Amino acid sequence: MRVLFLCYRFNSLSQRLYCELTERGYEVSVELDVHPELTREAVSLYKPDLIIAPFLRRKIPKDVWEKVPTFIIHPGPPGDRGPHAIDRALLSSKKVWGVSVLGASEEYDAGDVWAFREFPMRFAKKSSLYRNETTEGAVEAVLEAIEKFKKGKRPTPQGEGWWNEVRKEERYVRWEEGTETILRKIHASDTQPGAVANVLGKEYYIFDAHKEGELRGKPGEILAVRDSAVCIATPDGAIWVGHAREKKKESIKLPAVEVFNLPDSVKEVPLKPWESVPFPTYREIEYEERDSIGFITFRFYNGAMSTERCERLREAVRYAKKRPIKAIVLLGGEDFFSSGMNLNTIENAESPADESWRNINAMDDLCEEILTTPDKLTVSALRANAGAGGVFLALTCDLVFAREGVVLNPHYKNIGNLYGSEFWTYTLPRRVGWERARQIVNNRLPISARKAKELGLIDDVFEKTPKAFLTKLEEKIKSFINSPRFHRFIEEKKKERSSPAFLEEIKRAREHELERMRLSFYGFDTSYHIARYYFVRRKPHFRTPPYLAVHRRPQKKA
Ligand code: COA
Ligand code: THG
Repeated sequence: MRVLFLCYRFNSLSQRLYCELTERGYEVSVELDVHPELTREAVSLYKPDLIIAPFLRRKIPKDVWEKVPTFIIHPGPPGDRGPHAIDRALLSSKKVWGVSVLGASEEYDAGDVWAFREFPMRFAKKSSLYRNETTEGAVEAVLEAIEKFKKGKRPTPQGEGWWNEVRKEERYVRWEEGTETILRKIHASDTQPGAVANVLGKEYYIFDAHKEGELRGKPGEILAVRDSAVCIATPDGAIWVGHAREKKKESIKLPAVEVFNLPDSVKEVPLKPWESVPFPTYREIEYEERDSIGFITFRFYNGAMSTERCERLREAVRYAKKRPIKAIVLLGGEDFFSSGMNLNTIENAESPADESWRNINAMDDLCEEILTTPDKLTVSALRANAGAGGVFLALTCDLVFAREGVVLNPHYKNIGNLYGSEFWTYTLPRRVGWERARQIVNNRLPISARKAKELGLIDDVFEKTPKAFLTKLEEKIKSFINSPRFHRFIEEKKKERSSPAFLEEIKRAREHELERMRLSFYGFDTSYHIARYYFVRRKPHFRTPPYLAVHRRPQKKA
C-alpha cells in the first residue's frame, strides 16, 4: 500500500508515524505543504492509496481528498475543531483529552471519525503532551484506521463540534495572577505561539515555565537567575522562565537571560545537580544515587545543548565519576534525550562560526569525559527522542537503551551537510562496522529505536511508558552490576580505557571530525550557516527535499 504524508513540517509526530508505517512494510512518501498545486502534483506523481496529514495547517484541496481517501490527525477528541486543540484543553483544565483520525472535509476537522484515542490530561507543556500522550494515541489510532480502511469499513460521522481557537488575550500573562494561572497560560502556548508577558517594561513571548517554592517578591519582580532561566515573582510564589523570544519578526527563541534586559543587581542562585532542596524549584540537571547507580537527568529545552549546558553536564559527569558507585546513567529529559548542539544560541552569537566551534568542542569535551570513565559502567537511557549529536552523545556510553516509541535521527546532514563529531567515527563503526556506519549517517531519515536495535546501533529497546522503562532499566542495571560478570567487565574496561592505544584512537577521531567541522564553520561552503538561518527561524520549506519525496526523485531508466 502506498501512503502519501502531507505535512507542514516533518515534525516529531510525522517522523514517528513514518517509522511505524515503513517498518510495517507500507510504502511512504512525504510532501511538505508548499503550495496546493504542488500537493496536486505530488498526488498525481505518487498515486497513493491513502493520504495522511499528521501535522498540517492548511486546507487540503477538495479535488485531492475526493480522489484519494485522506486521514487528518487532529490532536483533540472527536468534536473538537481548529488549530488550538491542546492549548484549549489546558486552558479549560480538561481532565481527559484525546487525538482523532478524521476524514478530510471542506470544513476544518469536521470530517468523519476513523478512529480516536483518549488519555488522562497532565498539567504539562503543550509540546510535552503532544510529544508523549498525543503521539502514542495517534499511532494506535492511525493503525486502527488503516485496518478499517483496508477491510473496506466506513468511518462514523462526527456530528456537532466546537471550535477551539484561543484568543490572544487568553495567552496574556499578568504577574498579579496566581502562579497556577500563569503556568497554565505558558504551558498552553509552549512551542507556538508563546505566552506574552511584560518583563521589566517590555513585552516578550515567554516559554518553558517552572514553579519556584521558596523565593518571594512583588509580582513581576525579577528575583534571581539560574541555569540561564529567570525567576519572576507572582502574588502567591514565583516561577522560573527558561526561554523567551523578542516580540518582533524574525526573532528566535533563546535562554531567558539572553533575552531580557536584566539589571546587574540580579543574582545568580546556583544549585548544583547533587544538592537537594525540600521545595519545588528549577534546575536543568539533577543527580541522584540509588543502589550504587548514579542517575543524571538533563532537561534541556528542545534537547538543545549549548556550550554552557555541555559544560554544566560535564561537571555533573565528573562529579559522578568520583562517587563510590558502579554505574552512571544518562537519562536526558522526559521530552527529549538530546538534539545535539544548540543552533539557536549559535545563531544569536556575535560570531556564529566561533560559537559553533565552542559548542562542538564543549560537546566533545563532554563525550570525552564519558568515554574516559575507567572504572564504572556508563549507560544511556533514551526515554525520548534523540537527533544528530544527541544520538552520538548516547553512543559514548557502554550500553544504550531506549524506550519503545523513541525516534532517532542518527545523522547530521540535514543541517547544511555537517560531517558531525561527538566521536561518531570511533563509536559507530565499533558497534556496526564501517559499511553500515556510512549507510546510517548518509541516510537522512528517522529510524525507530526498534530498528536501531536491529541495526546494532543501540543495545536494547523495552517498555512503552516512561515509568515502566525506568523500572526495567534499573532492574537490568542492578542485575548486571551485581553479577559475577561485572567484575571482569570493569577490569577489562579499566585496562582498555587507560591504554595509550585507546587514548590515541579517540584523540585522532576527534581531530579528524573537528577538521571537517571547521570547514563547515569557517570554510568556503556556507550551507551550514544558511541551513541554520532557516532552521532557527522556523521558516516554511520552499520545496520537499528528495530524501523525503520519493515521488520527486529522478526516475532511474529501465
Ligand atoms: N538546536 C536548537 N533547537 C532545536 C534543535 C537544536 N539542535 N533541535 C531541535 N530544536 C527545536 C526546534 O527548533 C523546535 O523548536 P520549537 O518547537 O520551539 O519551534 C523543536 O526543537 C522541535 O521541533 P519539531 O520536531 O518540529 O516539533 P515537535 O513536533 O516536537 O513539536 C509541536 C512541535 C507539535 C508541539 C507544535 O508544532 C504544535 O503546536 N503542534 C500542536 C498543534 C497541531 O498539531 N496543530 C495542527 C492543526 S490540527
Ligand atoms: N480538511 C481539509 N484540510 C485540512 C483539514 C480538514 N487540513 C489540515 C486541517 N484539517 C488541520 N486542522 C486545522 C484546523 C484549523 C486551522 C488549521 C488546521 C486554522 N488555520 C488558520 C487559518 O486557516 O486561518 C491559521 C491558524 C494558524 O496557522 O495558527 O484555523 O479537516 N480539507
